[in-house]
Amino acid sequence: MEHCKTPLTLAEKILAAHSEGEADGTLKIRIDQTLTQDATGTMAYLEFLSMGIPKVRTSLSVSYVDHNTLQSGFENADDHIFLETVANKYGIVFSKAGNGICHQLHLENFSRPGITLLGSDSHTPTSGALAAIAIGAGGLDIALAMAGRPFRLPRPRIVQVRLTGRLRAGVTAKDVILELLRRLSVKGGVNKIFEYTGPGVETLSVPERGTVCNMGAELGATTSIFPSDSRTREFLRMQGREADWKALSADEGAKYAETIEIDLSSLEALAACPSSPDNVRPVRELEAEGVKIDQVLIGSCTNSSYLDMEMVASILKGRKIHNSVSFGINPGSRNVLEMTSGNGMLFDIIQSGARILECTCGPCIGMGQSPCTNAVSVRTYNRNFLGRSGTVSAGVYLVSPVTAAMSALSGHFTDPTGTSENLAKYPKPEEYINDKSMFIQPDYSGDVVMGPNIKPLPRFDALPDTLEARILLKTGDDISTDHIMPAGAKVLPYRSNIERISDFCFMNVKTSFKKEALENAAVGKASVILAGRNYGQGSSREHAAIAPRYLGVRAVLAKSFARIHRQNLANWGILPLEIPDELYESLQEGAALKIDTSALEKNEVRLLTDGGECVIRTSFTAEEVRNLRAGSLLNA
Ligand code: MIC
Ligand code: SF4
Repeated sequence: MEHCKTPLTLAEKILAAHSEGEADGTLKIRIDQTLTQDATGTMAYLEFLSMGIPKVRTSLSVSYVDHNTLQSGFENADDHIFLETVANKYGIVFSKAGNGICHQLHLENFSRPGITLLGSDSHTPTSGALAAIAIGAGGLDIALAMAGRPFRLPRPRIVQVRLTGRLRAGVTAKDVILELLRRLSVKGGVNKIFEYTGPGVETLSVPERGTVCNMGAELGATTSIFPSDSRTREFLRMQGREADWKALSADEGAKYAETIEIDLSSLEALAACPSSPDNVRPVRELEAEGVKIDQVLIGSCTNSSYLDMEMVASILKGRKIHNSVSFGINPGSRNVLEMTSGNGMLFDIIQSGARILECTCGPCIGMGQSPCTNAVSVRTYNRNFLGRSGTVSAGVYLVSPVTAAMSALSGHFTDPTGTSENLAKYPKPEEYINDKSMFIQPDYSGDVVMGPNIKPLPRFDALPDTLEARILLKTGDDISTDHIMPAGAKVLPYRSNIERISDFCFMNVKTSFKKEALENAAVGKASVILAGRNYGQGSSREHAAIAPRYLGVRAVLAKSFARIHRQNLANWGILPLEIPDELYESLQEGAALKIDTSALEKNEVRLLTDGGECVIRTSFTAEEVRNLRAGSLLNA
């Protein structure tokens, strides 16, 4: 009987509709769509090819080129050809370089209410703005989803974020998610889904919801989701896909594990200060301190929609960027750029003194525009981890497009809260431009073309019962994958070449990491990393697991792990072992230890150190144990 049904949250509804079972607290969900990007895609497709599947088994898979677009040698261009030829042969839509950033494009073109999307990029949850369950994962998990296998996910806790009120002038969706980061920290969302509800939801458009969902990744969240309502319908109509719309929201009386209240009208403009997205302060305070700015960058998958460009152009119109500021802008898609060129917005932006960059990730991942030594760089992006900009000494601040544009004009932090500035000076388009010509539809033909920098996947040995090991590195909390395996213009060309990219492992943390790892390996010792909480936060890049594994790392002992990275470690045969605080305190860099894995099947690992012996309880699923034993998921 209808009235006896338990009321469900929106996330529960979509997960239930895609459920293929549950075991040991792990959900198995059917995946409708996948996305990859070029920096993680080459590995994902090498892994997919090794499975011998004739064509993808999802209803849609899209391969985007948006990260490695600075072609200062043949490597990145060769990767693009590899991706294009794989896509054509195996039934994947290919998005050419210049078409735009994967998350912005997926929102514009493919995501829709009620679907599941898995992407080899941690900001895949952007599509939660259209009431989809969109999750980031490592390339191997995407390859398995393309092969038709369900995705395994630790059962998430569903958190309600209840929005009331309306944002004040000059305060934006970016400030909403910065407020959540301020309250909850970069660890606050691990294994949680953030579901937005309440009367404040309808005050936010889909691109604004996209900004919020995008940076939910910085909370460590599994994903974030908004209901599908009249604003959703309006966005899909503007994109020429109203037929994709359906109403979708939580049932009345649905129960949440937790509720967070945000009164939108109480928020002010915020900035995440160096070097963590949760180091949040009011822009007001930075203005009072008179912090001067060297660089301002607007764009990235967080803030590069037409709406973002409109706010920025409205502020810049008829004015000039401050002389001491280098100002760059990378719109999220070619269609957004084209629209800005049609109605004078681009003209106003150029006239203000902007440097117009490609519609790609660009400086967000250190692909150009690295700031000067000790720079203050103000960006509308989502991550400001040490060295990510390409300049280790630079301090990167994450702000809204409104704060960024106003500060670019003044040359110092400028608080836009309550501004009387008109942020919508251009006529509203009836519809968005929706040119799909840079998406190439596959015709299932041709051969895969592999350039000389694309190397075969490394082979890894099985896990012995006993590992003689040495702690190669002891780190603190919140080590990101940018610390483990940096990106940037010098490193990214080697994403398809594990041997070469392993040279850069931990390069900004411990320069002798590779040398010492190889020394350990030469005397038959495995290397171990000892870490604090939230190890591996940030990106989904598998290279942060594969490269250390290649160098002989067999275990990470950490107080806790970020979700995606923990899975990548387990997939690639590195033991992610959660240890108590006292053990962390007692162990030091350089110490020898023995790891006894003979009882792994019983979820027990014994550690023998100078200080004695201890047993670590693990929570691996039967499948993870099998993969770890075999040396990697691919071996298994
Ligand atoms: C990022 O924002 O850190 C990236 C670059 O998009 C990564 C993926 C990668 O490292 O290729 C992510 O978010 O997963
Ligand atoms: Fe690209 Fe930056 Fe978005 Fe990552 S966070 S997908 S690098 S724009």
